[in-house]
Amino acid sequence: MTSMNNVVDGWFSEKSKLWPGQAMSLQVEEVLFHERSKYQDVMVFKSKTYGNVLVLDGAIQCTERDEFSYQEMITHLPLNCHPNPTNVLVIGAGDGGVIREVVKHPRVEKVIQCEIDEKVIEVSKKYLQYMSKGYDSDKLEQHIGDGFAFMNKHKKQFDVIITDSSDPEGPAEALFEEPYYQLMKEALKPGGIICTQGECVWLHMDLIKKMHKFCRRLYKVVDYAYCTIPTYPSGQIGFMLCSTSPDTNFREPIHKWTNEEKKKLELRYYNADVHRAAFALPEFARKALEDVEDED
Ligand code: SPD
Repeated sequence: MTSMNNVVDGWFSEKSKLWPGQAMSLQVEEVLFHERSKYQDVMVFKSKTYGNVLVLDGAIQCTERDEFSYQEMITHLPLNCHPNPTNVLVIGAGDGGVIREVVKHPRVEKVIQCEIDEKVIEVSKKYLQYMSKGYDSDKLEQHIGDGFAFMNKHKKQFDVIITDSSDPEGPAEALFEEPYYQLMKEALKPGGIICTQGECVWLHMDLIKKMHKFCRRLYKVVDYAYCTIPTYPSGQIGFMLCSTSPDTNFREPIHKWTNEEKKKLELRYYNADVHRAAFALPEFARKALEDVEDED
């Protein structure tokens, strides 16, 4: 596929069989980059009202205007529920936004990023400069390669693992399946926590239920949260959170920041109230996950 086919009459439309019959459209000012990498179709365009936009295989990954909601939540929900998250592994996150958030966390001493597609990193450094500013941090060690292979070689090493992936189609498909969650569990230190891109309750409830079920078999505590974000399908996206410790309560952050600290950390979406509220699911989604629990 080529994302250029999705630009018609000056508008990019995000069409996919993962969200049939609907499409988010953004007005394009200029296509800044378009190339097929070894793994996927990579496009960056300057939009009329959402800043620069990164698109992989036709799906919007981030826009400069609203990216902070997803990047802050997928990072600080898990980091603030681990008593001392000093060593963090991030799988994916080529645009750098999650790295920016992880390195700013005062408890984090070291973060390893494992991203398969070097082209996404290169393009993000050029066209998404605020997002990718964490790439300059001394806390960061980068590996270009496959997350499965990396975790196979690194057992019991991480306090928190964050998987910032694209959708379950193409290169990221296996990241939504049980063997990957087993591998993450083995890469965690005792008491470790994971947080993964968990798609959308309006569109992918069957997938979320399936994941919730196998996560509950593997981990001691499993929970699901979400954030709002205008440019993702249906305007929101969720996170699967799992802990190997029975004492974890994802719904109440252990680390909380004052307004002054939040300002210093440049947080624009995340705060302790939003953290708690993120787990309050609409009734249809809450019930669907409760039914999965009853099946066990
Ligand atoms: N439907 C798109 C989901 C993309 C999630 N990952 C985005 C990467 C942002 N760092």
